[in-house]
Amino acid sequence: MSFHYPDRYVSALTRDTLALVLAGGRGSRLGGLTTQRAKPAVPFGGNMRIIDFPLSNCVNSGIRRIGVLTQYKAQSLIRHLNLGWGFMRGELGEFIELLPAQQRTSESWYNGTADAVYQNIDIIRAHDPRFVLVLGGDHIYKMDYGSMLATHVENRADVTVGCMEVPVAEATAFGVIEIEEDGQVSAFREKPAEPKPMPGRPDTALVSMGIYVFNADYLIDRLQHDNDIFDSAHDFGIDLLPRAVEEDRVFASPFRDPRTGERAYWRDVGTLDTYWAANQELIGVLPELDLFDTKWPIRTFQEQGPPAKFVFDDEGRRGMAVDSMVTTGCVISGAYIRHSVLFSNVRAEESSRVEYSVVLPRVVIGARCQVHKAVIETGCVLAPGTVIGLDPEHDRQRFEVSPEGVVLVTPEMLNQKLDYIR
Ligand code: ADQ
Ligand code: ADP
Repeated sequence: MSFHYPDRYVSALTRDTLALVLAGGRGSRLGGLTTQRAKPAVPFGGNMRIIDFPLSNCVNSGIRRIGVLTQYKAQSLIRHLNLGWGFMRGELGEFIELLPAQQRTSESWYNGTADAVYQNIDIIRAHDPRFVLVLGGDHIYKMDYGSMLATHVENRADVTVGCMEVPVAEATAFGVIEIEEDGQVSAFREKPAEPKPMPGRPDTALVSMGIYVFNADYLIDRLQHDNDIFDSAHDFGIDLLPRAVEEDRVFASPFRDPRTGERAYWRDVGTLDTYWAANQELIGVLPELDLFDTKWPIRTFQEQGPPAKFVFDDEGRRGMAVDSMVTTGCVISGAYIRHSVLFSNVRAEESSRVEYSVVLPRVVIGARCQVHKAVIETGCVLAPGTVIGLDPEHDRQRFEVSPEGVVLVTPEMLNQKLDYIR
């Protein structure tokens, strides 16, 4: 079935949508990067945070009523939203609203993703949307949710699940979907040990991106119903979707690049390795994720500061960065930076060398340091002569080393106490 909806109709759908961004999970696989902040607040790509992607997607799609559900270590996230996302026009009915776990329905905090939404049913009702778009707060992608809403309406679905094709071996980390020819979902299994491949494609599985369009009335009924089930994990993937698939109309909406029709860019940056790799990928001349695309801007807040500066040190050594992204306020003095992403206000002192690394804001890299294939957390001060990423055994004693050899360094590991990491 293929309908073509005039744009006007799609915008009516997006305007009648309330987006709820789930931003309360801990993201424990990111280790030291999430000991002080929730995963959606983790900095990404030089001047952004992960949550800027789903939020920008909403705004760019014409969805301007957004709730952000927070729980775990939300301070950094709240600060970021306050500083960077305050531009919605309340008088036009637009908002970004924080919905923290606050024991509004019982004495429990958010007890799983479905419960987080359940506890805000009265708020959903008050906004009276036709659709609720439930989004994870922790993926990097650019997506027009309007086309997913149009698919949802075309299919007369109760629920539509955004989905992607991934190699079967990776599918154990996701909700795995089986579909009929018309796109209706016939099975949904959350993180199965043996994911079922797509028909005729033994190497590929169809997985949920953890984003869902619901008819609002249906969602409210379903959540109330699921809440009555005592042993439920109150999770969309574990409980609600598998049951909805059995009883109601659940459809899949494959996420493809609108220009090419091919598999679109989508990254779960949930581990140190994937986080490092997704940042490194951006450095290429024509990265798959185009942040220069003015038609789909990713909005953010970043601290103000002077332009990045590259200077000779006292002894005439050149300060330089090649094949790198360097953000506002950085000073590279007689240091050599290669294939790295430097967030704002990083200082690199004379004779230090930083390669294949991701350096978060306000890091100081002292003289003669060597940093290779590392992620350096906000605020770290590397003493002169520090060597990171050249000797894994040595690194393991002080730092976190990922399976693929990315070294994470945080202030705590350097015995530097910060009040709190913004
Ligand atoms: P997971 O990636 O395991 O699977 P989950 O840990 O449930 O996702 O978190 C989903 C989102 O909800 C995250 O953005 C997280 O921050 C947030 N979240 C988690 N617990 C929360 C809570 N108590 N309150 C508020 N927010 C919370 C899900 C789906 C899979 C799908 C993958 C895609 O269950 O089916 O394949 O996402 O990555
Ligand atoms: P546009 O067509 O809008 O200029 P592109 O996608 O061509 O955008 O490029 C985006 C950015 O990527 C450019 O502004 C430039 O900084 C960088 N870039 C593109 N091509 C090259 C190249 N061949 N060498 C170096 N940088 C490049």
